[in-house]
Amino acid sequence: MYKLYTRPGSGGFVVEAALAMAGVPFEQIDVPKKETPDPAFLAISPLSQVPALTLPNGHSLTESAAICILLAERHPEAGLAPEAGSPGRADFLRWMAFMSSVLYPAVLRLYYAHRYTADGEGLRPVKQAAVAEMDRGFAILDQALAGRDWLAGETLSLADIYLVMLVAWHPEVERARNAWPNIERLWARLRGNELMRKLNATHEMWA
Ligand SMILES: N[C@@H](CCC(=O)N[C@@H](CS)C(=O)NCC(=O)O)C(=O)O
Repeated sequence: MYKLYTRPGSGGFVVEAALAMAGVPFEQIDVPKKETPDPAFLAISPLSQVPALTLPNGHSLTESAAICILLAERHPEAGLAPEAGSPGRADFLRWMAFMSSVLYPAVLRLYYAHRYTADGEGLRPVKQAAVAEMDRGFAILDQALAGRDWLAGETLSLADIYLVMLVAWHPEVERARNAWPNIERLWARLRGNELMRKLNATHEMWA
């Protein structure tokens, strides 16, 4: 059985969605934030970050985008991503990589600003720059969604859920909703989705 290491309000959101959509049983392990991480968890996730996933064969991996791509590959019948070779595949890979390498790190610079400066007085500029970088990334994704229902391919994929998870972490939600109407259109659609509503009840990503 899969084991998902997660925590409410974390990047575990999209992986939980993937597992639920695939309809596979999984054990969910909530990993509380701790000053001194548990050595057993560090062996699975060396940065002590969630999500982490242990596969049924005992192999573990971290990195939300890699986990999502792997789950889509392992459960093709669930339609978690455009299939390899299909027209939406390139966009799916592109945007998953973009979101995990540009936007997620910007979110971390905002919420873990102390890690990104050795100057105790310097937290404010780090946070300001993080929000500016988030804004730049969301503007690019909003543009990518113009005239489209979904970020990649012609149906909902994990890229859409990943995007909604990230935008829900924006510190100025009202500004985000107004600034990026195409993202807001997607988000509104997912806010009405039964599985998203169920996950949001525990993750409390949006009001
Ligand atoms: N690159 C990782 C980032 C994961 C990450 O930063 N997770 C956060 C929760 S959303 C976390 O566990 N933070 C705790 C920490 O960094 O100490 C991924 O994409 O999965």
